Amino acid sequence: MAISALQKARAAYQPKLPKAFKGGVVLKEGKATQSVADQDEIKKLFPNTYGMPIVTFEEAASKLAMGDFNVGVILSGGQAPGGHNVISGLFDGIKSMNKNAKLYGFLGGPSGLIDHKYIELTSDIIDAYRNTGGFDIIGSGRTKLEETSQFDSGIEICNKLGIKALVIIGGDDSNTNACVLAEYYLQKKCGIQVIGCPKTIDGDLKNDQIETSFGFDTACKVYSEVIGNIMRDANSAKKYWHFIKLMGRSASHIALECGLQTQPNICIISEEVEAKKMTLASIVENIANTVAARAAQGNNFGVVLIPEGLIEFIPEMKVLIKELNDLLAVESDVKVAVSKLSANSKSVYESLPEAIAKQLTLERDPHGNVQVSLIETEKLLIEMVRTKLAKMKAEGKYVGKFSGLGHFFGYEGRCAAPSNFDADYCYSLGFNAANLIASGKSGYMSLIKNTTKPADQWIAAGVPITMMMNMEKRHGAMKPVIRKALVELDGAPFKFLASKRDEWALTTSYVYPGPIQYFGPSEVCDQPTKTLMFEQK
Ligand code: FBP
Repeated sequence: MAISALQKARAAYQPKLPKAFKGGVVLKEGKATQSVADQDEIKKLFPNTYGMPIVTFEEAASKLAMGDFNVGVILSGGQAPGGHNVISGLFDGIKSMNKNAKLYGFLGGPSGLIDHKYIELTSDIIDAYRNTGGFDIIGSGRTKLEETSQFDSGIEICNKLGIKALVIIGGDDSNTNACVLAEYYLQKKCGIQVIGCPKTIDGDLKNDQIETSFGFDTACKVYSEVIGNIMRDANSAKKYWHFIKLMGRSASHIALECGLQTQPNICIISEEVEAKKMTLASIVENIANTVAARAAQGNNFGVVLIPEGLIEFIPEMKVLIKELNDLLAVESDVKVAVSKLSANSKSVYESLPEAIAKQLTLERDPHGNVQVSLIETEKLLIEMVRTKLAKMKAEGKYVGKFSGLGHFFGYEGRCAAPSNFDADYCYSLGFNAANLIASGKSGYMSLIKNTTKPADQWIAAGVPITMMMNMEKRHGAMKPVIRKALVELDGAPFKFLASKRDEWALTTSYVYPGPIQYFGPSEVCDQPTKTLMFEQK
């Protein structure tokens, strides 16, 4: 297979590990833990995995030993840079403790476990994927592991392959399901451990325990590079307003991070829109006012960052989408469903450009949610801003030219070759998972902490997944879930953006981060995200 020169050079890169894994290691157990909320309910649902201590690995004289058994690994959900390094770290970790142990990869996500589709991950396969982007080594999928029949099917294949531990690499839902699976296997006393790993470019799987989910760093750097390039173009040609939608299903962490990295004229944060109950009209008015103010200075160009999930945070759109979700769940004819909307929602629906209204009724995802990545919010805003500016012009409030261009950056960043940060972080997460397995742990998430420091000061830990859970309403019923982290409006990253945005709106203060660098000075190659730096300061 032909590979690029960079791929060849990166294949030789040896990711860094926390100091604890450089020689011998010992597991230290902390105090019993509690879930972040709803302790009684969570304890009742997870009698075997509730209350376990946080564990950390520390340097010691000898390595841990791993029993004579095999391990299975599953990639779950959307791709995120560094997944291959979690698997190679897991592979190396296992082999360092028991060279006879095999690693099996279940194909196409959790469905591989249920349908018994797998491959053995040999060193030849692993070597071909070290430090590469993508999840193509075994593929991923969005099947939810939630039925006992699925869990039992997992036991069957694990017994057949001699697997005594599963590692599930996924987001908040996948890690919640990993814990449900761990609990079930403990109840059944079938001797299969389950360990989770925090993945998602969206950055919304973080809390007091998880500093960041892997992939966020690389994806934001890829988007910021391209945003910077567009900014240079805008500042050169001085004739376009670029409206850039950025991936991130719900939370606006990606838009915020890219905003901090590039200093655009406008960076919308969905969580703020919701908190301030901003209507679509008021968002459009704010943008139009900035366009007009810049035009008054002779600058008919600019850059607007738009979070992918915005549409669901605008109050009137949220109600409309919820009504459509409920109606389309029982009614396949879109026209009939639309005719049953409440009067308010119908008028919002009818006020939208036809193409956007149509996108709102497209097929739902497996969880019944509208697929926000398919809604062209950037085009919607360009259209509405154009109309608003025409009105302002007629009223003598705007003198200038407006030419809007739309972009969507999402899939471009999900499979990029991991940055040094993600390459090291992911390899460490995988290596750590192997050590949690060797320590007999189940229902834990593999965590690496102290990540704003150099890698040899990183702390390798395991945190009981139940500790991060609370009860939330899902599809009408209360369910135990890991709380999704939205952008905190009183958090340091947002506060910094808010303190700067009036200045960035009118001046042209763009920053051009350039492409991810893998070789060179540490301040160029190894910097974590600005979000992480602000949060851990
Ligand atoms: P995960 O939460 O599974 O990591 O996926 C996140 C994401 O990349 C979102 O940013 C995006 O909205 C969605 O996946 C797109 O889904 P799909 O890959 O099914 O198109």
